[in-house]
Amino acid sequence: MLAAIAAVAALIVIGLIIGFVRGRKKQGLPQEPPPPPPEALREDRPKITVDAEPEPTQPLQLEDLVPRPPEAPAAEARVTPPPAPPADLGAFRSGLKSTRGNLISRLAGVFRPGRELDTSILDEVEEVLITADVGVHTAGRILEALRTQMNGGQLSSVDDAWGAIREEARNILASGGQGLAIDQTPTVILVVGVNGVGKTTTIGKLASRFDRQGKTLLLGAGDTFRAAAVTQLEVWGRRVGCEVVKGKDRADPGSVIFDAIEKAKDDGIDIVIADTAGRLHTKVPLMDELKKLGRTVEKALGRPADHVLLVLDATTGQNAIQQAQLFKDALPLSGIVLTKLDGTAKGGVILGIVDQHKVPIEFIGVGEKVEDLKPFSADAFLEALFESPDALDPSEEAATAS
Ligand SMILES: Nc1nc2c(ncn2[C@@H]2O[C@H](COP(=O)(O)OP(=O)(O)OP(=O)(O)O)[C@@H](O)[C@H]2O)c(=O)[nH]1
Ligand SMILES: [Mg+2]
Repeated sequence: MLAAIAAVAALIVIGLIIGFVRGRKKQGLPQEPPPPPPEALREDRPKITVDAEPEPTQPLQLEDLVPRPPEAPAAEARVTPPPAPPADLGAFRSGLKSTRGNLISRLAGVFRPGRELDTSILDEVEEVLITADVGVHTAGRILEALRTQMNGGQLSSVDDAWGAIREEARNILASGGQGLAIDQTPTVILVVGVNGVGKTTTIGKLASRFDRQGKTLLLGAGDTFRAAAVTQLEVWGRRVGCEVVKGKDRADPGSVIFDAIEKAKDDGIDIVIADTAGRLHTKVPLMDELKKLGRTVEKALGRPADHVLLVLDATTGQNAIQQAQLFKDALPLSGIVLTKLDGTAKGGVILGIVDQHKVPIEFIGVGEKVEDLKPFSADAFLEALFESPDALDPSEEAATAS
C-alpha cells in the first residue's frame, strides 16, 4: 500500500516538473543554452548575436584560448584581374579625356569646317600646342611639317592640315616602346623618378602584371630614406605574393639592391624590381646616388640593369620633360612610365618627352588601381587623342587645363 502511494506521489511530482518546464518554454523564459553543435569548434562559424537579450554566459571554450590567425583583409587579397588586351583603347580614351578636351577640341576649333587654309592658321596651332604642354621644341617640329606641306601645295583643305598634324604626331611616336623583354634570370628593372610621381605604385602594378604572366618576382626596397616607403612596398609584395628585400632604416640603397639581386640569383627568381628614393631632382646627391646604384647593379649582376624605367607625372607637364633630361644624364634610361594621365589635360606632354629625349614610353598610368597601368601603344594613343571632334561630348569640349 505504502509503495503504491509512493509511486503515485512520484508520478505526480514528475508530471508537475514536466508541466513547469513546458510552461517556461511557452512564456519564452530564458533556457539553458543547448549544447553546442559539433561545428561550434570550427574557427569560421558565424557568431550569432541577439540584440535584445543579454548574452548567456557560456563556459570557456577551447577556441577562446587558441589565438585566431589574423584574417587577411580583403584589400590584401591576391589580385588577379584578367589580363588586359594588348591595346586597351577604352583606357586610353578615358585617360586622355581631359587632354582631348584641351588639345584636340581646341585644334578642331582652329580647323573648323569651311575655313580657308592659310598661314594665319599656323600661329593659332602653335598657341594651342604650346599651351597643351606639347613643348616649344615639339610644337616647332609639328608646325614646320605643316608649313612645308602647305608651301609645297600638298594641303588643300583644313581636313588635310588636320591629317598632317596627326601624321607628324605618329612620326614622333614611331620610336615606341618594345615592351619589357624578360629574357635573363634574373631580369633587373630599376625604377627611378622624383618623389611622389608614382614609382612605388607603378612597381606594385608592374609586379602584379608580371605575376599574372606567371613570372616569379622579388622587390628591392631601395628607398631607405622613408620607413613608410618600405611599408608601402611590403603591402604590394603581400598583394602580389612576392618577397621584399629591405635593409635597416637609412641603409645604403646600393647594399639593399645588391642583396636583392644576390637573393634572386640564388633562388632562381625571374624578375627583380628595385624601388629608389625620389627626393628633389635639383639636389645633386640624388643623381650621384643613382649613378652609384647603377654601378652596384652592374657589380651584382655582371651587366647593367636590364631596364631603367623613369617614372614621370603627367600632371607636371613641361617639368616632366626637364626631369627626363636630368635622369638621362645620370643613367641610361630604357623607358618611361607616364603616370596620372587620368584627370590631367597635359597629356600632350607625351609628344614632347618622346620627341626631345627619344626614350620610349613603355607604360601609362591612368588611375590608382592595379589594372590602371597600360602598355603604351602609339596607335591607341593617337586613335584616342585624335578621335573625330564630332565624337567629343560637350563635357570634353568644355574641359580645361588642370
Ligand atoms: N590618379 C593616379 N594616381 C596615381 C597614379 N600612379 C600613382 N598614383 C598616386 O600617386 C601617389 C604617389 O604614388 P607613389 O607610388 O607613392 O609615388 P612615389 O614616386 O613612390 O613617391 P615617393 O616614394 O615619395 O618618392 C599615390 O597616391 C598613388 O596612388 C596614376 O596613374 N593615376
Ligand atoms: Mg615610393
